[in-house]
Amino acid sequence: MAEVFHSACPLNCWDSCGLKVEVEGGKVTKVEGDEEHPITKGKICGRGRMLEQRVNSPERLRYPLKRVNGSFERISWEDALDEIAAEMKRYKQQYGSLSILHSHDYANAGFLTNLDSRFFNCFGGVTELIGSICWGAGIEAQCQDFGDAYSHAPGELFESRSIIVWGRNVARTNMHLYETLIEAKGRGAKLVVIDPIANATAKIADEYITVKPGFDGLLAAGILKELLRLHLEDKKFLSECSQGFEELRKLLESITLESISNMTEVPQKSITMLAKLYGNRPVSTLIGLGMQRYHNGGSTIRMIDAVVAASGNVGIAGGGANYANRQVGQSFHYEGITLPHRKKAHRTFTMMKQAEMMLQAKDPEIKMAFVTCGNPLTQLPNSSRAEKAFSSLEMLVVADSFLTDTAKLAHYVLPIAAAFETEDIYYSSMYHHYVNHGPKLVNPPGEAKTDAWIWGELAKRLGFENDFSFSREELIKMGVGPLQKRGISLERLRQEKFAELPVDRVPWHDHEFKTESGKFEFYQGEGGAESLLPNETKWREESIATMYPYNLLSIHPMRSNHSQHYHLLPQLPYVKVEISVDIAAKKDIKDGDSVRVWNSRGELEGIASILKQAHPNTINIDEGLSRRFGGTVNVLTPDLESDNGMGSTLYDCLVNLEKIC
Ligand SMILES: Nc1nc2c(c(=O)[nH]1)N[C@H]1C(S)=C(S)[C@@H](COP(=O)(O)OP(=O)(O)OC[C@H]3O[C@@H](n4cnc5c(=O)[nH]c(N)nc54)[C@H](O)[C@@H]3O)O[C@H]1N2
Ligand SMILES: Nc1nc2c(c(=O)[nH]1)N[C@H]1C(S)=C(S)[C@@H](COP(=O)(O)OP(=O)(O)OC[C@H]3O[C@@H](n4cnc5c(=O)[nH]c(N)nc54)[C@H](O)[C@@H]3O)O[C@H]1N2
Ligand code: SF4
Ligand SMILES: [Mo]
Repeated sequence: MAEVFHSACPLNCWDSCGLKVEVEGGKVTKVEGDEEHPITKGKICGRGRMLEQRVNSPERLRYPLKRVNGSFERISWEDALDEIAAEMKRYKQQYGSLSILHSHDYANAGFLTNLDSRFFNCFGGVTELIGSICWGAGIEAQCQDFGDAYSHAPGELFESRSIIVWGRNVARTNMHLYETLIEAKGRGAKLVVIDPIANATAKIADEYITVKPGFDGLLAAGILKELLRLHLEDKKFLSECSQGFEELRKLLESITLESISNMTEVPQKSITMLAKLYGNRPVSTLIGLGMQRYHNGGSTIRMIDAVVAASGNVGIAGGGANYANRQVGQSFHYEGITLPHRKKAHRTFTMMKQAEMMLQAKDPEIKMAFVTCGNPLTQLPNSSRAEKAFSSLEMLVVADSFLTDTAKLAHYVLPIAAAFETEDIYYSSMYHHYVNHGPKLVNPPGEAKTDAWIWGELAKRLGFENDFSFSREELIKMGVGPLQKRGISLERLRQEKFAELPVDRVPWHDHEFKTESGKFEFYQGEGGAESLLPNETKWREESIATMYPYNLLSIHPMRSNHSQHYHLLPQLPYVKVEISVDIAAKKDIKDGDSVRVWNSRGELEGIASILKQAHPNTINIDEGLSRRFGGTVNVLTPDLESDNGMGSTLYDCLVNLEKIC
């Protein structure tokens, strides 16, 4: 007989949903939303529902694999772990532990995925990744301005007079915010969407502003200029709670509103409208991650923060520069789990440049890489370099549930237990401030094991088994430790399914900031207005824009979490090249035509689809597609880092396009 249990979505997503999972005969048979979850309220997206297909997929890896003479053969866990441990020992002795790279992303929101760091730290320290391809520039920007990146609680939106969704694809990537926006609109809030693509959220907006990709920092400068001209700035906040505004004023004076309008391709009257709107508090700004994936990503977010601050919208109910909510992750005892003091050697590569750094590393060279919670071959920019780097290794170990493009290059592939096959607690530092509990409901297929089990087994072979002599339960309890005094314990989570974390619902309400000065620190515009430009633009270099006249975005797919769901979809996925109407007209392209997209980094073929409303000269190819379906858009994207925070420049990418006859 089928039974229904509570659980939590483990996917890397804004929403961190509460789930109800039906289990029958030891198998997951249905995944639905949990109506009792206070934020996600029983609604979930297709990616969540498809977790049922994902765990039961016939393509799941069931046994460890070893590459022998170019093809994979089944190997026992004993042998695989003995051989991997022996190689790790040998590399450590011969070249030092830094000859091993731990490559990872954040593909699973479970707290115990952090045990990977515990393992590598206790091993003595390996070459680690820092920075973030996902949100790095924006996080650093907010740390510079506020001292940290904190958001208002979702319900605070009902206090807002206006809501600005700036570069966030809410309807697709953050569905519960979409629901809240509709409700807030119903209660009288005005909704504005700023995005080069008129996405589904733009359709419900009162005003939609289209902007040249990469020019939002300059647009924010225009809004600030108008705010000052109209005397709508919050003088008290500027004089008492902030510093650096006079320097920023110089930047604003160095460029005219007319030039800003010309470069951003936003009409002056829209800029004035936005300034007036910001002056009519409270205004909530919901900042997305798209527009900080540019060379100028950090300065863009700092300029948006500046608009929010100068207009007096910081620390008030219904306001805020809401980008991420790191209060959530900071609630747990991370260091107790990762044991950073155990590291004896230390070297870092940035996530963005990991391929290049792997290829160039000396003293020691990278001999071996261990990939967990990531699919770098598909997800890293400039993927031909990534392929070169990962195929040049003496030894590559990939732990995953599926044979991804990265796993296909490995010497050993280790099969991993997936959602519902192990107990953990789940949260996201992106949006709401609830932690969810997910119990173990079914056994993993075949011989698949949890990452934690693998770390424990390798630790035994490498002589530090004591550091892994804890049960999952004990480890989760260690993580929840600091919350015990607030009445949040693993026992309570097991019973009550989720808990509200003790965080500020209106961050910075006391106007005491975590910056060095204790004040809000305005972007000072070092480098002048040029610091607000993306890298690949005619305003920096005419010739590149002549060769490659179109902006390529590669946004997150509707039906897949990055590379994780495409192979489970009922229709065969393919490379869909979405183009703005003007490109279609110029090149005489119709829906369904085959096209080729290229730049100096690579090329990709796909099928054209005309975007009804997108900024002129804009193309989008959704990210995450593996080779078997036509390949990743990342053959085209640059691997430069953003101006701060070691973030990405994935969308700072010009291309050319032609119809294939
Ligand atoms: N369906 C789905 N949902 C997801 C994910 C997924 O893979 N699939 N991934 C999750 C993860 S890890 C993340 S990081 C989040 C990301 O969530 P979002 O930030 O919402 O999504 P992105 O796809 O990164 O891009 C967001 C938006 O930025 C816009 N954009 C691009 N360039 C510019 C610009 O220069 N200016 C402005 N104003 N807008 C611009 C794009 O048109 C797009 O609408 O989504 C999470 N949710
Ligand atoms: N062009 C372009 N590229 C992008 C982006 C973009 O917008 N455009 N977005 C970037 C962003 S925001 C992100 S966050 C990254 C995401 O990049 P990744 O995190 O690398 O991508 P995913 O496809 O989500 O997951 C990678 C793999 O992790 C595995 N996995 C899941 N859970 C576990 C686990 O518990 N243990 C182990 N060992 N493996 C697990 C999955 O099976 C999957 O194969 O992509 C980035 N790449
Ligand atoms: S992917 Fe996101 S929206 Fe979908 S079920 Fe999971 S947490 Fe919820
Ligand atoms: Mo992300």
